[in-house]
Amino acid sequence: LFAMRHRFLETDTKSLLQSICDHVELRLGRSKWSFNKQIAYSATALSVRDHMIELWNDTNKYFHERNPKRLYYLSIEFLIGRLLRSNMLSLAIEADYTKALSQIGLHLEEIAEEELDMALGNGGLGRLAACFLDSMATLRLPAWGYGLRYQYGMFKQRVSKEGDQVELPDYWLENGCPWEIKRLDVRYTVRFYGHVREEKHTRTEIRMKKGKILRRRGVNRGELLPYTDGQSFNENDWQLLEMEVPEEVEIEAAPTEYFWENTEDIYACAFDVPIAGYHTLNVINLRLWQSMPKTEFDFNSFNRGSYDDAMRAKQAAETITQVLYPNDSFEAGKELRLKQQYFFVSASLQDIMRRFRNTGMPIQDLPKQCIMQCNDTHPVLAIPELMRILLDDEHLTFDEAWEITQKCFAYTNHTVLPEALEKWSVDLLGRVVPRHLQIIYQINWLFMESIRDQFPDDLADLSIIEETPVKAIRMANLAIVTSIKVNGVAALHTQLLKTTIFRKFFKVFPKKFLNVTNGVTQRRWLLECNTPLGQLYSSKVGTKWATAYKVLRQIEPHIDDAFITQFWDTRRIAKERLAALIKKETGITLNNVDEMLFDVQVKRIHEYKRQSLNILRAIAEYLNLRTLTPAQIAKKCKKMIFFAGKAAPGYYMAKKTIKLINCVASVVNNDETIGDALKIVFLPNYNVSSAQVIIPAADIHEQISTAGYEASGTSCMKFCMNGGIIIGTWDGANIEILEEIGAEQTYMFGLKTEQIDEGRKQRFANGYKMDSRLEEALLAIEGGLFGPKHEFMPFVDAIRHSDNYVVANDFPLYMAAHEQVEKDWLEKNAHGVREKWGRRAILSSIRMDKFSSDRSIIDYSEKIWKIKPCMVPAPI
Ligand code: 26Y
Repeated sequence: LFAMRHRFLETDTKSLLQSICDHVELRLGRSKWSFNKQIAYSATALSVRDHMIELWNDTNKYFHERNPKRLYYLSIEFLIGRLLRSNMLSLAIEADYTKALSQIGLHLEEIAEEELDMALGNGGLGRLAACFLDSMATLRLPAWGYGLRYQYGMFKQRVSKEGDQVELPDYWLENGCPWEIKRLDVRYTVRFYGHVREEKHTRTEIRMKKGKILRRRGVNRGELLPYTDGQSFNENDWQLLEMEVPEEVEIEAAPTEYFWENTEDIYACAFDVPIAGYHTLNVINLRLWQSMPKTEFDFNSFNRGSYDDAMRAKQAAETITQVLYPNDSFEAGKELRLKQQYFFVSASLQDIMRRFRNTGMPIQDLPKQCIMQCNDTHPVLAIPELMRILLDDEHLTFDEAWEITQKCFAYTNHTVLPEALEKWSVDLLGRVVPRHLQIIYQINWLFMESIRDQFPDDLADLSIIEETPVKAIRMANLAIVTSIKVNGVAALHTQLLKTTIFRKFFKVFPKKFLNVTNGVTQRRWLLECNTPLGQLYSSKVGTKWATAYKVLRQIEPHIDDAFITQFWDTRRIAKERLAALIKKETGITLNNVDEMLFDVQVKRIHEYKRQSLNILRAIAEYLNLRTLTPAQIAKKCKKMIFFAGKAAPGYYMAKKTIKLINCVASVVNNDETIGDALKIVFLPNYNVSSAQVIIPAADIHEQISTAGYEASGTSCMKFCMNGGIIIGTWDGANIEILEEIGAEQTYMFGLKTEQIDEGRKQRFANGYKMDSRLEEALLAIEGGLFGPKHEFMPFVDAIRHSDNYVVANDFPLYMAAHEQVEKDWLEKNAHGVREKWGRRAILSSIRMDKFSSDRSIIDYSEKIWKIKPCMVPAPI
């Protein structure tokens, strides 16, 4: 680091100021005497980027020279968030810039607020990819990220006066993105539609073949007479002999060639985002593809004067990467989405193959030089695409191509929800990428043949092709058949893959399946987002924990009264920061945040995640408060129940849930009879940057999905790292968190995965009695307490009549857990300090080393990718 700063960075205040002002004037075309905060942000970011570019080039050059095996992380989503502060922290230049900016009267924190989130993802899966890049760079792995440059990222969420979600486009490129580098030199053609022409290359040959012939006894060679069934002959004269006979055969002179023709072509253009490792010279690359028209426009139409026609092709091409699909966990089978996926893998593979060919290695060595990790099935068309390249461009035989392809891919599954498993109808896929459909059929044929004898009863389930209701390609099956490894993202989830949805595949390929529990980067999710707590930790055990989380375990002996008091001081800062954000965005005032329990649930809105359970509990608590006297209320635990999250625009029930939360909030927050005892907040537009404010402020975080449904969850890890205490079900990573931090640090409740089916049965059996508090909460909604009854009937009916996610069963257990939470929150020591709670919060935080994405990435590297660090050396 020392060498790095002195070789590359002019970090004295004067040079930094000069650099910022140069960017204001020369790059952004403004006067250095009058520029606004937004320009200040852009100029600062460009100045920081200057520090990264040389390192980034050196890293690429070094990887090129050393030619190690490389990892390509293919993900159709990267939920990066902001980069200014994280890049400064990585390069160890935050203090220098803070100082430089302050000399011209600017505060880094304010400037940083100008950055629009790079929200090229929906939620967990996309954010995981972003954490992984951070760890790959920090661990100095020879890794690349590939993704799409959507012009519109995850939609902006507003809440209407009536409490409904309103979606607005997220044009994040409004002010340009200072981090990306447009690569005019990296551009590929991507083809769609058209048809496949086969060219058979055959010639006829006379071949000798074993056959039966009838020969007249005593006749030597030559006189061969055909034998006709039933022909009468004297057995003594004739004999049936087996011998070689000549036959005319058509043989392949060369493999059949396939030509994909009459395609519609567009360009993929590269935009590179350098990803700096933390305190290292390694800066890796995230390459995002954007679609562009191949011919600017149709000149014939233009000359005829039909400008609309002339522009149509251009617009169609640009549409492909225009917008991120805002569905998480619901597959709609849309043509444009399929085109996005193929566009993405075609461009990425052309780039990867070009890099490979540059090494001069023989094609058979491809698996020695590269491994591609598929983040869910979204990039799985890369499999038939690689086959197509090996067959049609490299002219390998099918067996040779298949041999190579099977060693180049690994697949991560992120969900067991059947509605999220991708399937493409044969009809659609055959139209958009006809050659790939052929290849998939051939792969499936080979696979079916290979298992026909051993697993005759399972063929229909194992097949890559689904026959009914419409013929469709099952992308997960294709991924599993091809991949070297298949992983789930938490221990329970991997277990469920093996025993439920992929049970039959596990029988066929027992060694393919493994677990790699998710992780999050402590650099963004502690060091960056919770500076006061990070500093408190560093004051005890130094700063090594930023790259070696385990070091935080050394804090345990330091947890005394003084330390706990300091912990609460950091928490007050975080809670006040969140209170200010809430005030700004919703107008709700929170008083005395020290005393108020911040109870937080933030994530995508989904029935299985059960925001429903939480809001019903909130209603029950409110109804209870209304029965108390002011004196009784004064003694209660003060709390804020906080929600944030987006609903997929087409997800009716999720949107109803948001509306219910908002309507309950407006009744509760305006009820003066309960004073400050309960506040309910829905903060609009949850994203990475608001998460960085919310997470450090949570006293309790809700991880309450129906057991068996949340593959892992990653926000649970971020909250615990920041000293939030988990209230959770026996699901996903919650279970492993408990194992690491100790049960005393958690509030776990509810049915376990294996009890869910039985619970559902009991729930609708005769004589089942719903918890009376739940019944009252439902009655309150039906009675119109929170607005017109009809608005919420679908929500209430789902709980009353189907309750697919067993809300009723878990409700009393959940209430009991919260009663314990309240009791514990009210407990203080003789000095008025929440000592026990503080200790548990700190223990939660310092025992989270397993959930650093550094650990996840080391696991992937060792168990799947078989790659090693490639550390860019310090310049001499
Ligand atoms: C098919 C398409 C509509 C689709 C798009 C996005 C399907 C799924 C998704 C996103 C899934 C996702 O984010 N899954 C989450 O992945 C996290 C990282 O592994 C897990 O922690 C989390 O439990 C899981 O829901």
